[in-house]
Amino acid sequence: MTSLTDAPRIDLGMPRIPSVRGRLKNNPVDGAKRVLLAAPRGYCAGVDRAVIAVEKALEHYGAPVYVRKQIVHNIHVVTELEKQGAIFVDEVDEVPEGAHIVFSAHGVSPAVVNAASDRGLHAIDATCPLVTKVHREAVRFARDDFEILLIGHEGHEEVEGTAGEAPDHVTLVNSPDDVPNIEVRDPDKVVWLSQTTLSVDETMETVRRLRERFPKLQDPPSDDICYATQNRQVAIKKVAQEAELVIVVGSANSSNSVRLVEVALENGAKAAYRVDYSSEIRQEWLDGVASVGVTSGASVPEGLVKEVLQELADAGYADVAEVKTAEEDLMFSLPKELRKDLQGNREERALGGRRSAEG
Ligand code: 2E7
Ligand code: F3S
Repeated sequence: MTSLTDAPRIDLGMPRIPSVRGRLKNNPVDGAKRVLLAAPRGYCAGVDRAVIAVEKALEHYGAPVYVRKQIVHNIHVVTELEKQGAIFVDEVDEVPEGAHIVFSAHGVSPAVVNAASDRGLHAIDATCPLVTKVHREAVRFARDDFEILLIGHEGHEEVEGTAGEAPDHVTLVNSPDDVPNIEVRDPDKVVWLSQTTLSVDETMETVRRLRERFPKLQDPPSDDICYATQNRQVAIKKVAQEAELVIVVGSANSSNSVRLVEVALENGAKAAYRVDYSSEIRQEWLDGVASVGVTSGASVPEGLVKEVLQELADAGYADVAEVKTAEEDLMFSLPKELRKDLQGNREERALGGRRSAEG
């Protein structure tokens, strides 16, 4: 295994977003100051696709384009898209009839799809294809009359969308502590599915306890916790073994970002904090700290991470080693409604040639 100190040094480049320079002091600490930068971090294929979908919709149809819920759970992304003419709404009944509406990357229930259609809206479905896969699993197991134990967080949009595929067959399991209270009709016909952005370790614990209660519990046909969630957790685990402090860039409502803070704390970091922007880093977090781990959630633009690295460099943490635990090259094609409308445009044909997990 490569030691973290042998990891390649990376060029920070110029931050895309101006940081508050000189705010943090370069106080002395025991040992050399350094940053361990987790990789993979930041945008996943589903976020990349969803954000490009809104941008392309704005270009092609013109502003405003409506988006149901936050396209991804990142305040900076949402603010930037608003500046370009996107209008974020909670429900389809807030959208003028006949307008274009983008469904967020977290997915929607069939009831939402129907409501949009009844209103005569032109819907562009930016649901991540890996969430659509879980929806299909829910439909299939419900058709076979299984009771689906959906591990996920109540109120999260992804969970509402997946549960909405088979409301009469789904029971939500929020955490391992929920397990003793779960009731099922037939313990011989139960399957578990999950939200895509959970802690892998906690989910495995929930499943272990569920199986203790329901020995015939079936597993999903393939991993529901997606590749990006898993890869970011593996990387931050390695960083947390050597970092005294971990900073996770991501918004408060970003499930996968919040999980990264928890995973860091459970795997050796003495402290871990989430920030939306570098200006939220507090001087006292750095007191006596030589090694700082940095990562970002799947909805976080890299410019925000660069801004954090720049402020840390000002505070003496200019030595940055990347800790890479996986390569990612997955890309999804744009939502089919957009591909159809953009047909003939040379650039879109290129995007349509991306490796795709959906039809
Ligand atoms: C869609 C899905 O937007 P996020 O912060 O969402 P979470 O689910 O982590 O709150 O991250 C990207 C993303 C992750 N999962 C988008 Cl289903
Ligand atoms: Fe999709 Fe996973 Fe990203 S479900 S949106 S690839 S975090």
